[in-house]
Amino acid sequence: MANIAYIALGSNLGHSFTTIVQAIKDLARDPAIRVTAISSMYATRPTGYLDQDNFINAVCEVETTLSPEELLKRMFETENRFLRVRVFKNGPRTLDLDLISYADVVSATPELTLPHEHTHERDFVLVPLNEIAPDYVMPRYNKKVSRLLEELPEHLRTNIIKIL
Ligand code: PH2
Ligand code: MG
Ligand code: MG
Repeated sequence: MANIAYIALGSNLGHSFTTIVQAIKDLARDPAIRVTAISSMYATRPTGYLDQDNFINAVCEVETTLSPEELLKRMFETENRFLRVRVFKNGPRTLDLDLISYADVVSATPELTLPHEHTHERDFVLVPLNEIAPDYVMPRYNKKVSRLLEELPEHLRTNIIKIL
């Protein structure tokens, strides 16, 4: 059976824009993954560790027969294929793929938390996600994406710019 999942992509090292486009293509090449929607690309200010370059962020929707764990493993493969460089936790990286949510799965294991634990506090995830799935009810929060974005507190709103 196929399930819908949302994947957030981010990069702020190297040719970020190209990397993100190629990463989506790389996922789509897998016969078990169908990419069904892609958000715009956004230039975003770094959050968390601030002293680094701006990111390019986007979100894609996939339909997959893989389990959440299999999909995550598949995402790591894509990260590695792009020679993922991660200078330190939350620091600059060539490519970061985060599994935001998978069907209505709620889980918290050391390997995988679903939905992704930071979803409700990241405009660089919620803005692109709201573009492609505003009415999707995020598991655990039991709220539509559009509502999570509305409820994002002012101090977590950064200046995110749609670039394409
Ligand atoms: N990813 C992080 C930490 N901070 N900031 C932006 N703007 N975009 C990201 O993708 C991002 C971040 C950890 O993965
Ligand atoms: Mg991340
Ligand atoms: Mg990650």
